[in-house]
Amino acid sequence: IEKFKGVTIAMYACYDKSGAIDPAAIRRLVRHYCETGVRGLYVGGSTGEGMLQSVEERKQTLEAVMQEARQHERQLSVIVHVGAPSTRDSVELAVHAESVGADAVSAVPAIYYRLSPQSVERHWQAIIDSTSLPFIIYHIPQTTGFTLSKELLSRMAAQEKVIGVKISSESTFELQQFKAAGGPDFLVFNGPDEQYLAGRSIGADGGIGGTYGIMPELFLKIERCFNEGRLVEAKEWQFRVNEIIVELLALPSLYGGCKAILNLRGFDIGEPRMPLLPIPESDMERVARLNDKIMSFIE
Ligand code: HMN
Repeated sequence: IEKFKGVTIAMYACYDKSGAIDPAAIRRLVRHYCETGVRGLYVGGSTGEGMLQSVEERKQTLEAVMQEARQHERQLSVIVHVGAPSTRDSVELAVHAESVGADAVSAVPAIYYRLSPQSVERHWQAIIDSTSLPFIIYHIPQTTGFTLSKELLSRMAAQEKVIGVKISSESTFELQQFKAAGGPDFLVFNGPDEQYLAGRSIGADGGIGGTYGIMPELFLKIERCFNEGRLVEAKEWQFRVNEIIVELLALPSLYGGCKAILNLRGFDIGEPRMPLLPIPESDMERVARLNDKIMSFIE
């Protein structure tokens, strides 16, 4: 499980001008991330727009990620989000993830229907049983509407294959309680990027986040300072990160903003897919200033 600790970038979806998956753009971005020194990539999650793509597109995306990631000396750990409205699609994606050499799979509860804990448990179990890969629960109640109890978490965590939980609710208390329930060998990933340091301080083993991809260097700085016990400095970096996040959240869409920044840097990954909004021309000057600010923090 060591290979999953630390900073894991939630990968952005990459589209060409027509809005189709763009494997070349994916590979360009993954190549860049390989050079930053982060621990891994989380593919097809909220940031990756997995829920807005067909099963085929999700497979195509992962294949491009794996082709690039496996060419580099520094091996990124690739976690694949296979959550979908139906168990059938999730299982198909999990089997595919294993066949192309991914390191772990992860899933939210099945979305749209109001599901009982039994139903979510069986959904996750079907995914877990379909591969020999480690499984990471994705807990994001604000979008799925599903409240994960400590009881269900403990039951899941008792299985060897269930190695951790990514927790995107905003409660660091819940994060700590999940860590306590899972035990020392159970990984907890911080979800809200604006609380990276708070999450690490209270028990998270690392984080998976959607804003890491435009400023991995800053999250690596928080991580390094935290590991070396330099907490005042770690806090200063988190404050800088949060200045950026506040401005991103003021844009028409967060991922639209992140992608616009990467486009400014020449990555050419397109806009988010509707219903997520693109950044209008009138906001582009703001985005450019934000990019300058990030660069000045990274220097
Ligand atoms: C993913 O699944 O792609 C991300 O890791 C999700 C991640 O936890 C993000 N949460 C949501 O989108 C709800 C955060 O990175 C979030 O974007 C950030 O903290 C800004 O609020």
